[in-house]
Amino acid sequence: MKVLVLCALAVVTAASSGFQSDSPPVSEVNVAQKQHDVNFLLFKVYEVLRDEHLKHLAETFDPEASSSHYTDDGHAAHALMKELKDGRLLEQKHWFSLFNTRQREEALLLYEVLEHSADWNTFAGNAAYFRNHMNEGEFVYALYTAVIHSHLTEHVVLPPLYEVTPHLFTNSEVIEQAYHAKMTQTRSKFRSDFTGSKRNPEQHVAYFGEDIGMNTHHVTWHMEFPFWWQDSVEGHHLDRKGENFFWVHHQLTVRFDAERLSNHLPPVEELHWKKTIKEGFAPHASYKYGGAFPSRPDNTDFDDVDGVAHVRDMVIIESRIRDAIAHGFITARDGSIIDIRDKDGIDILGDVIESSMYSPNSEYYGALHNTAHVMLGRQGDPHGKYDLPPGVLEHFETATRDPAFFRLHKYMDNIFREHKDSLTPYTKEELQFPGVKIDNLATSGLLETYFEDFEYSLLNAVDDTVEIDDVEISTIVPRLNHHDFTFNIDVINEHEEDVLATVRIFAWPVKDSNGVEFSFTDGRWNAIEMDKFWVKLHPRENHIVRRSRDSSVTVHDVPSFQYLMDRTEDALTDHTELDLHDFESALGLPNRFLLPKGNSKGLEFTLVAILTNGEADAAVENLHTNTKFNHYGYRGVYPDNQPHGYPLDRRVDDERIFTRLPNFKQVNVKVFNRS
Ligand SMILES: [Cu+2]
Repeated sequence: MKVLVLCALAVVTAASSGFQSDSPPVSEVNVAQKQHDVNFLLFKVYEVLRDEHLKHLAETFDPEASSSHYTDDGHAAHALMKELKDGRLLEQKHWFSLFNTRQREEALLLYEVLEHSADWNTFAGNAAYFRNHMNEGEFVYALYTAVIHSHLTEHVVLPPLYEVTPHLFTNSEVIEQAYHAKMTQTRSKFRSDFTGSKRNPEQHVAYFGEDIGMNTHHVTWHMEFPFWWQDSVEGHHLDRKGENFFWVHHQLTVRFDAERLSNHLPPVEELHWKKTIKEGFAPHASYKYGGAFPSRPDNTDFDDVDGVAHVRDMVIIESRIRDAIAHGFITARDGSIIDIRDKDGIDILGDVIESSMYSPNSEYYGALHNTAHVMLGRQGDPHGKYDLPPGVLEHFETATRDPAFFRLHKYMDNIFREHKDSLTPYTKEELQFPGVKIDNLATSGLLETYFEDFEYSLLNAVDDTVEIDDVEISTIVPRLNHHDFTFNIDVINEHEEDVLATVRIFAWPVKDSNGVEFSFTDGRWNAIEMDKFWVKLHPRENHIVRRSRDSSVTVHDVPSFQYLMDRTEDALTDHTELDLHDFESALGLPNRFLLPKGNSKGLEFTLVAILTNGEADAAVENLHTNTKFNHYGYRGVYPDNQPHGYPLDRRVDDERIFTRLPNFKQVNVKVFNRS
């Protein structure tokens, strides 16, 4: 056995004593040390490790040395080592796509090795070792998902992906300038423009699809709720994953339409397998290794994609799903019937449409979303004639850059609506909250959006060697932000005692792009979720003042890689606690994205608030004291019993059901934009 394995084992012996395979030992290594290791594992990921300890680990650690340091008896480590020894693993300096089955399997083997590491030294040893032996893209994916899901990495903050793999977020033109700056050792800052020219109307909303924070939100969601997740392997269930899949994409879909409205564009048209894809896309982006992302010309008709699917298959899968919605049930693999015409139906339907491993019958219902991403991504070279790498739609990091992403998701969103519209509308009895009345709903502070400059580092985009010093290379991108404001809600509680209430706030555009007012039921389907929180209402008058920056549907922007590294080293040097708690989850939209872009005259929105019984809604205790819960569920904690979008998730046949409710209030507000 090699020297360092011995000392690594010595360090963890105390923690491992009494080790049971079903209750992994709590690691003694502190968060700052783990954060340090994760930082350096991801720093300059295409180059040699820059941390002496990790470098040494990478050279000396033996993944198969001791199966007792794994919760799966080293099963995954043996499997991955066999692939490595047999020379079957994807080479380094090659593109990686999660939608490539073989590449995904390799990445997931490493994920399993890390996930089943019972202590930090085993985790870090494997990460360092396989960083040197596996494809970098596979490594990054496996490490990100393992840090998100492993119990060993609680409180560790992942650096922003746009600074770890900048090629997937930055235009080729800027990347080329960055290489030049590095070659000439010149400190540089470059301005990034959005893809395309002003001649392309879609370019006017590129600030949304190309926003690096929104991309981070999207890719993080897919890592928190991966379609490949298997309960039998992972040991636990991801609560409401299918419903979450619907909701996160529904929100992106309605939000994108609101952005278009502000830019005088019609709503996104849904994709149709038999209709021409009018809008092409030229990504102006390149892989670090593997060439440019392929383009798609205007006016393409869907073609079969070799090795993926026939267009006809997609039509068949779609009609089977629509059929299930019309029948109100899904047929499982064994022929049994699963009712979907209830509160949980959306969860099963989400699993079916994505599809994830939770789908009760992927043989019959296929994988509409995942296959459609690849089908659409390959339309530039459907038969592989030109041997092009995967398209932007085949990566969650880059998918939203192509406006066709939103057409694809509008198509699926409409299928989900078909299901939601098949459910019985909520009754007055279900919606009311006796004794609680909203007197007034208003916002204070101007609702105003604006663009600001944001700078991020391109240091990890360029090649270098240990001998040459780094020079600062960064890019500046415009990004949407808004001024802080508050929601002010005056509530009367007619009870003699305190009452726990859930406050839900939504907004939808008053008019569509033709200037026609939305009906209540169409408006509520287009509702953007603004906030959800719990309050304790005291008897009589209550004035709720909720700050926009506290919105539970949003998160802080991920801090820069440099900030994370500096804070980590400070904590290690001063032996102080590393406090990065604000950034632990990057699941929500960035808070600066809370408001859709306004316009100079003020874009009108219907703002609604509804208070419902907090005791009945809460899935966990003391929610009114917990202002920072994560909306999409984080590490298994999902605070709300009600469906996403409740109570606007079902069709409303008569809007008076809502407008006459004392616990509901609706006002019009205007969102301005300062340009
Ligand atoms: Cu997605």
